[in-house]
Amino acid sequence: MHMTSSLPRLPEAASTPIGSEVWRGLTSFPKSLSPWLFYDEEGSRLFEAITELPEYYPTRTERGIFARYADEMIAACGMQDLTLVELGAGTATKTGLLLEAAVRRQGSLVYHPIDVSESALGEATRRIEAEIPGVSVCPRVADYTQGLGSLDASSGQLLILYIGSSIGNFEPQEAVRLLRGVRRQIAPGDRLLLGVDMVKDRGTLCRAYDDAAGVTAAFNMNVLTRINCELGASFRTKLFRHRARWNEQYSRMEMHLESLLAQTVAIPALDLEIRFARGESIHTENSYKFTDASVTALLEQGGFHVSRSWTDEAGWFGVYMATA
Ligand code: AVJ
Repeated sequence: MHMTSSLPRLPEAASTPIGSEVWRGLTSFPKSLSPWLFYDEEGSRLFEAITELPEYYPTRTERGIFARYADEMIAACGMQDLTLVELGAGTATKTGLLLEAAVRRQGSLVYHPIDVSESALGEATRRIEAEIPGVSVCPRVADYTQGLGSLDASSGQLLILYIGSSIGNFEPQEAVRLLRGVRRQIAPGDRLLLGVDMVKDRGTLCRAYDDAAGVTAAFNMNVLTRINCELGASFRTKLFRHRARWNEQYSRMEMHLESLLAQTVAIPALDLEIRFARGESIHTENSYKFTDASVTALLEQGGFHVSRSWTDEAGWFGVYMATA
C-alpha cells in the first residue's frame, strides 16, 4: 500500500459520494445502501418505468388528485402572486397540472425546479416552456437536502412543492430536519404542498414494490451494477434476489437484496472485500407510509401547520397543504 504518512491512506474513491456511501453501507452490520444510489441514468429510466406499472399506484393516484383538485389547491394559497419551487423535481411530469392551474389563476408564473439531475431538469424545462405558456422556468441543479439556495419570491408568496412521497425515503427524524431546513428559508405564510403515500393493506403495498414484470427487482438490482461500473466491483446480480417487505412496526415498505449463497465480493476501488453469508441482505430502501395523524405530526414538528388536505376515493395517497 502507498503511504504518505504513518497512517494508511484510504483509496481516493473512498472520498467520492458513491465511494464513501458504499464503504459505509457495506462495512456496516446489517448492510445497507442509501436509496439515492438508485438514480444513475439506468436507474432513473427504470424508475420512470415503475411509475407506469399497473401495480405501482402512487404516481397515477397522485396525478389523479392533482387532475381533480389543482385549481382548489392553488386557490387555497390565497395569494394571486405565487412563485412555485419544486424539491426533487425530476422530469416534473405531474407538476404541469399545478402549473396550469396557477397560470389560470394569475396569468403567469415563475417556477424553480430543483434537482440533482441536470438532464432531468433540462427535459422538464424544455417540455414546460413548450407546453405551458405563461410559465418561466428557472431550473437549479442542486441537492435540496442541503438547503434551497437563495430564493426570492420578490413580492409574492412561495409555494414549495414536495410531491411524489419522496419524503418517505427519510427516517422520521431526518424528515423533520429536512422540513425545518425548508421552513428556515421561507417566510411565515408561505406554503408547502406535500405528497405522501398512505398506509394501506399489505398486499397492495407489497405488489407495488414487487411487480410481476420484475421492473422493481431490476431497479433494486441496478444498484449493484452501478457499483460494478463505478467502483470496479464484481457483484454477480444472479447471486442476489430482490425482496420487498412491509414492516408494520415502522410503517414502511423495505427493499432488500438478499445473497443467495455465502460469497465474497471484491470492490477494488475501495480496497475492500465484502463477505456475505447465505441469506444475508443489503437493505437498499425504506419507503415510509403515513396516516393522517402521522403526516400532521411530521409537519407540526417541521414548523408547519396543516391548512387542508386532499386524497383519492380509496384514501391511498394524500396531498397536504401546510402553512409556515
Ligand atoms: C421515489 C421514493 C417515492 O418509495 O415508492 C419505487 C421509490 N422504490 N419503487 C417509492 C421506489 C421502489 C419511490 N419514491
